[in-house]
Amino acid sequence: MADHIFYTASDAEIKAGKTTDIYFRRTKEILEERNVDTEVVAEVSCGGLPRNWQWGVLCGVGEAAKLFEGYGVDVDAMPEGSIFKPRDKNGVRVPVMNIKGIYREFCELETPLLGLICQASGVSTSSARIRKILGGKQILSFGIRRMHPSISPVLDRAAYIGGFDSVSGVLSAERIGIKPAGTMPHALIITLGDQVKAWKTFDDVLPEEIPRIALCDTYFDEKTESIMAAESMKNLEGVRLDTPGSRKGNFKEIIQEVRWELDIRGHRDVKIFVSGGLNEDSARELKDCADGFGVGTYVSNAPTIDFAMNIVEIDKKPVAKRGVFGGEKQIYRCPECFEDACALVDDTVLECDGCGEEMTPLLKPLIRNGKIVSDLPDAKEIRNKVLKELEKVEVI
Ligand code: PCP
Repeated sequence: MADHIFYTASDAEIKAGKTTDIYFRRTKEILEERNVDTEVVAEVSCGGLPRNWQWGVLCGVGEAAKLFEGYGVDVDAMPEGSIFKPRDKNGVRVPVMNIKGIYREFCELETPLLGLICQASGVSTSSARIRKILGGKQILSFGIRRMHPSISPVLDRAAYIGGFDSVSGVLSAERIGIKPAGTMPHALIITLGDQVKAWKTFDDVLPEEIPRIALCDTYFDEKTESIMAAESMKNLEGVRLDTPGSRKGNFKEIIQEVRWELDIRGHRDVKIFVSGGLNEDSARELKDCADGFGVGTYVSNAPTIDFAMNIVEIDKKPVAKRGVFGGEKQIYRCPECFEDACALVDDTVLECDGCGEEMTPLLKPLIRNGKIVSDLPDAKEIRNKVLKELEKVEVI
């Protein structure tokens, strides 16, 4: 622990497999002691999704590539940002990744690999669902304060990839290559003594490109503070309502009242930004009355996706434990009706039963003999892929 301040694992420790589960380390020792160098295909798939989700957004593939880089394995994977379904039309578990090589050489990486994709994919799926519900509304990621700071860039990146417009995390935004976004905390108003002084000081001190969004719920009713802000700030762009739970009552009606009071005073251009405990239900309820949304815990603390890595082939022969489908598989998708069909890699699914369209194989080469062979797109490109594929799915 000497060179660590926090309890987190370093890149080197993760890459070396030190975050593995002990039973994989013992398995490696046994296979080495008995010189078992079995060639396997290990498939990463999940039997189902949390919260009755019908589809997921695969996130963490770039880090997985970095994890396997230098190990004597071949890896095929769905590109990062791919929308996947846990099972194909015949109920077969859909592989999002296949790892091929001598099992004892990579068995310890199962734990970190799953950690890299299970959490990030949960966050990106949750944010993609919120994006789908809110359409083109502005959505910001406010959730990193709920999680260990060491993973704040991971969480914000996953929320951005899922379709959020920006993130509140300074380091996260730097890594993504975007500007961080946020308004002002209650602490600024409390520290400066009163709302108007704080709003005006914010306006005087900060560069013009930072949106002038006044927090309007600190001491008085949201309506009162919103009118005060609109009348005291010439270039007010919006008001943020972060009403505490104890005062929330019917948040939608509070927002509608604020909207009315601003409009009848000629402030139709002043937007309403909401935050505080937002989730899918409140997003559905508020989407027509608010312009911007700050979503935190619901996404950063999203359920993980229960990916598992299972050996499905040994020395080119199909094997599988119960609940898993044997043989190395490819997954084909109909670009038109988004139907999926699995097939063994030596077989091919040419046409979609439903619409006759040519089916597209989704698993692509990622690693060949330890070398990363595919371009690893940046977060913006991956986000664009997600937004495009989101057009093909619904949020039930
Ligand atoms: C914070 C922020 C959001 C909260 C946290 C994060 O509120 O303004 O409301 O979103 P979540 O509720 O979805 O997790 P506070 O800490 O109450 O207030 P402040 O903005 O003053 O920090």
